[in-house]
Amino acid sequence: MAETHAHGRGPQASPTLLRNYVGGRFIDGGRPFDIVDPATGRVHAIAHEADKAIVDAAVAAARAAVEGDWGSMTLAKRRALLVAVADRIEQRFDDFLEAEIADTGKPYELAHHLDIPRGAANFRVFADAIANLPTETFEMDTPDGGKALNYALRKPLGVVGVISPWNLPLLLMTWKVAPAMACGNAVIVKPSEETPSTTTLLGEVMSEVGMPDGAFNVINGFGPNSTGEMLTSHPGVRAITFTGETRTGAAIMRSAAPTVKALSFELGGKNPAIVFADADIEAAIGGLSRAVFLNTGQVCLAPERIYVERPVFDQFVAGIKAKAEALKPGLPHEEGVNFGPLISDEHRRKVLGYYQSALDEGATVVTGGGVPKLAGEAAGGFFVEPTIWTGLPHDAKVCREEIFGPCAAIIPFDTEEEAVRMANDTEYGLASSIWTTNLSRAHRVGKVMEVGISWVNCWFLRDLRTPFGGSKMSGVGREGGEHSINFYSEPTNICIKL
Ligand code: NAD
Ligand code: 6OD
Repeated sequence: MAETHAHGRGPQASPTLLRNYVGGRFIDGGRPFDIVDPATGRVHAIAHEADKAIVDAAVAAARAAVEGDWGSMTLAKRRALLVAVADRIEQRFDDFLEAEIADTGKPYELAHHLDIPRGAANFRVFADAIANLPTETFEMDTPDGGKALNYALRKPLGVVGVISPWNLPLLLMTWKVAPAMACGNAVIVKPSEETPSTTTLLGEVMSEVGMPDGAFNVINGFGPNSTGEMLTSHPGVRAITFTGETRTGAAIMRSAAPTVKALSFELGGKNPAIVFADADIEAAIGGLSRAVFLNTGQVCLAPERIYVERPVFDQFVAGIKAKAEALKPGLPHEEGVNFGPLISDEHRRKVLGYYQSALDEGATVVTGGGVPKLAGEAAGGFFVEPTIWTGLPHDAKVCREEIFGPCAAIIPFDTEEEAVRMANDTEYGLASSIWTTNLSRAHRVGKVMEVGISWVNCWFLRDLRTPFGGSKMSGVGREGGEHSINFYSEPTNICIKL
């Protein structure tokens, strides 16, 4: 067994041990479980499943932080600590980068440009957001002819549980931790059981910057009947903020109901893209091939249904086929590699099941559809081919269910109404991407899409102050800028008879 330490990339044969971080310390205990590098299939770390005693200890430590040093800290000091966290993530950039790559297998360039910088940025943005909060003040007439002054004070909720997924582990976890802490809450993070490494590193960073004990805690483990469910049902936790699958959100809702917790959910999607014949088609091909294949399609916002106006259909399909075939799968650090594995063998089986289902429903496989033949260590990785289908009916299984893989069905349309109707014909409502040079159409179609974000001539462009979330079964509530502040704090109205 390797030496126990919080984190650090040891020699290849010796997996890193990831311990739970409770009350400002890495603690022993919990059943060990393997963390697998998806690019090679090898175990690279061992985490420890937090049991009830550890979850209880985390809640008690978080509560003590809210009632102690963290809760009584000045706003200026709290903001300075959040900025120090961002600075420290940047100073330890390579540690975070290598940990994220080991957990996810994603290409070096992607983690370098997206995941780690956004992890740091989330802390800076919410340190700023909390600085200038408006207050609501109303002077009122009283029945006795006098006056009273009302003003609302924003307070933290208390202990907030953060449950995060594996696709963009640091980015999506800090997207919730940063505003929750900015508002003065203590947080307990349950990262995905596939990708706990960067959350563990964040625990180290919290200690390094002098964060009060218990303000940030990490408990590892699984969902149902494990650490996740213990957290979502715990009476000492006031709110759960969750990113993950829609059916997991429903399970969390059930488990949080008896203690009436505040909930914020960012859930699954089956996102449409629409390409009109008046679009810049080369830009649409470039933008949407990135959207379909980035992070091997494991982005909640990725379009898996692309509706293309018939006159440009063949040109678009040929263009996206060429882009798919130019992708280079392989190990994250290999020169030129820009296409990583799926997160696990289980997820690969699920995605390949959808590849088969597309065939069963009569798809034309424009490109891909299988598993690439890779040599060396990557042969043990969980790779699939980037895949494009045509010839499917709009109600085919792969056009209705979220796959979360590097694939899309391309379907022709003849009128704007038909495209909008097909795009909105889903139980999900996360994002859409519309491609057109007609300004009126951009506004018209953008407005009627039943989604939380409607991109026009772009995709995954995010100002972190804007509302983010899903409609229909893609989410509950919005986060981002003041929307995050509204979720992670609650106003108390003070009414003073003058
Ligand atoms: P998941 O729902 O399987 O797991 C997410 C987290 O929930 C993990 O930490 C898991 O351990 C935990 N969990 C599972 N069951 C639980 C339970 N009963 N109680 C408490 N915790 C539980 O999701 P995933 O497979 O990690 O991520 C992929 C999914 O996430 C996709 O559906 C994707 O669309 C969605 N997602 C959505 C967004 C968004 O912003 N809307 C962003 C990223 C991913
Ligand atoms: O950009 C973000 O803040 C965000 N929540 C992105 C979600 C990506 C989904 O996989």
